[in-house]
Amino acid sequence: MNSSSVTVRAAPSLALIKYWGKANGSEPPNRPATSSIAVSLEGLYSEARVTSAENRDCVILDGREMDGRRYAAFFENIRACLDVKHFYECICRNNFPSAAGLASSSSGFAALAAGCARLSSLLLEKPTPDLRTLSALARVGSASAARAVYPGFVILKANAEAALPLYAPDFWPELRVIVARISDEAKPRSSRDAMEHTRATSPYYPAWLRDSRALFTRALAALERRDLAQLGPLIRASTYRMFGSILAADPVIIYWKPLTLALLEQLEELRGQGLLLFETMDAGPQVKIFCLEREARQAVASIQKAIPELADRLSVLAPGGGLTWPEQET
Ligand code: 2P0
Repeated sequence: MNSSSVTVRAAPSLALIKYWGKANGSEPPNRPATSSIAVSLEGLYSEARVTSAENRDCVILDGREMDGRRYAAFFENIRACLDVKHFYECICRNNFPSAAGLASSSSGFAALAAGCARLSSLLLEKPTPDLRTLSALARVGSASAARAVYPGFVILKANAEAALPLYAPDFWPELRVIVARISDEAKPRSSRDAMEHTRATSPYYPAWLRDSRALFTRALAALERRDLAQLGPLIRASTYRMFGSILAADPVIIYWKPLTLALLEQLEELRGQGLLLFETMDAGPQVKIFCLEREARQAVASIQKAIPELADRLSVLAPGGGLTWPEQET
């Protein structure tokens, strides 16, 4: 590998039990207020190609330079932890829409943290930091990114510095996620802003925090048993209770589109026919549906028939993900 450039990919981390809110409000160091459980998804990825720079940090995502203020604390923390002085130039791309509610900040910051840390390690002729350290570095950029450095099933506990790997992807090889791309538009308000707005103005936020602790414990037990019939309702509860707290914020933030609701209605109908389909949503209009492999094809066909606008906007993904280093794989 050429030590002056590092390329790394990371897959998005989709939460079954949601992180929403920060332990210390809007202040650094960006630790979550709730414990989350997530799965990293095979097939979607963010890629970062990182080189060192002389004068300033720079992130170019899908050809556009990003606002440096969003990245300043992240890069400062990396330099302090690795004891380096140089800056980073990062050319990034996603093979899926950015900032549209497909967890691109989880995969993006995981790839950035791994790429920057590996580059600096190569320049210092030191080993690359371990995954726990990369997870802590990624968390400063985006708390969900702490989870995305690991493949498979991952937890990030409330107030934690780093995520913990729970099970490898082959722990539950039959699990699938149908991703419905309702819209490719960037969301109107970032998760970071929206969760702080929720904390500051929603009377339901304290209840969300309390309840999410119970959901986390119950979901861990259902996941251990690979019991989708038990786990699925907990995934839905975490989603709708998170949105309940957002809908009670003042002023309200609405991420859903008419097509989001059309799909939710259709899922209710398919559940009535006996299919095990359990939706989750993040800060955006997209819908992700947990199901088993044996029912995924039928579910996709039924959704395509009922909602033709979604016909070519559905993908079926499996657990996987984590960090990959494409230059080393060739
Ligand atoms: C999650 N989300 O657990 C939750 C569910 C969205 C809804 O993590 O402020 O981009 O950068 O730490 O990680 C999205 O929030 O927020 C997110 P920051 P992040 O996946």
